[in-house]
Amino acid sequence: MPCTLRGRFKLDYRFKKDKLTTSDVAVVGDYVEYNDSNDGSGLITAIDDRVNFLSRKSPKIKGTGKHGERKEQILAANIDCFFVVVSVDSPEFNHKTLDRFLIAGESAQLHTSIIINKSDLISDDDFYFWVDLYKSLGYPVYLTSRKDKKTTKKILEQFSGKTSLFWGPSGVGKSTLLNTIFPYLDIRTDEVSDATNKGKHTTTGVYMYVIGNNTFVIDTPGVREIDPYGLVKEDLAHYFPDFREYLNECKYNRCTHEHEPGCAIIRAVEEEAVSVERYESYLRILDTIEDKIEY
Ligand SMILES: Nc1nc2c(ncn2[C@@H]2O[C@H](COP(=O)(O)OP(=O)(O)O)[C@@H](O)[C@H]2O)c(=O)[nH]1
Ligand SMILES: [Mg+2]
Ligand SMILES: [Zn+2]
Repeated sequence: MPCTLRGRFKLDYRFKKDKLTTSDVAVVGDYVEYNDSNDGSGLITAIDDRVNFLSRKSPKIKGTGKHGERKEQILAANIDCFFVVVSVDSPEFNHKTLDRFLIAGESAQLHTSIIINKSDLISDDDFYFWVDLYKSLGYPVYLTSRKDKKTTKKILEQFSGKTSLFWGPSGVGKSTLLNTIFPYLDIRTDEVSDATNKGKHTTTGVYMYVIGNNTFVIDTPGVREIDPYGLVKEDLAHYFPDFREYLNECKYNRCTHEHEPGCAIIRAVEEEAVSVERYESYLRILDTIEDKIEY
């Protein structure tokens, strides 16, 4: 039943920073309680506790709120399977971008898989380095394209009885893939690029589709970059599954693995037990985390 929000649920939390928390606003995937208005619609009265949710820092918006203020933007809730979708080319594969989405999944404790789409654009065998790297981290990796019936079928098999969510940079083919798997969905593809939409702060465009019994998929609008919300320096390494087994071996308890003597991560990189690409990615993200909370 289509439902509307009322009262505090309807307030736009983005502009009422001192009054509301994000949990007051219903997002896709929420279980809610509602009253039947007897006109074919309902009124949401409560939002149930979320098992999990995926979020990011909202993009900077000009002319609203405090300068530079970036709140938490919740994309969706109660997700069983999170698929990070990236592409081989157009847009070009960027492992650091992929890592940011993986961290969002890790910090939300989601079951995370990787879809590398547009495999038809692979021009060099060197690309398989990335496929192998991410497989070695333990993530299921699906290298596919809209024409690849075999792999899209394997992805489909993961959906049954679950809520799955596709998220990744814009233009990688998320909507196209869902159309390939479920042609009747007929989702609009090739949406306006994030570049022209710059500065718009919106979660509209997150859609959940009912696929079958208890089976739902969520398509999300493209984003250019994400900054995971609420990250603190000390936690970052825990969101790199390939780092975890070394973390207890660092000499210092609060090692940032950046420069400290006796760092087990740095040693693991030197011994090629941890890939240098992942380590560089870690350093890059570490560098973007503020020491103090900024809001
Ligand atoms: N070469 C190639 N192009 C694709 C593939 N899948 C999608 N595209 C193209 O990529 C563009 C963006 O697709 P879209 O599904 O809108 O991406 P989204 O922003 O991630 O939802 C469209 O022009 C598609 O035709 C693929 O497997 N191979
Ligand atoms: Mg799309
Ligand atoms: Zn260390």
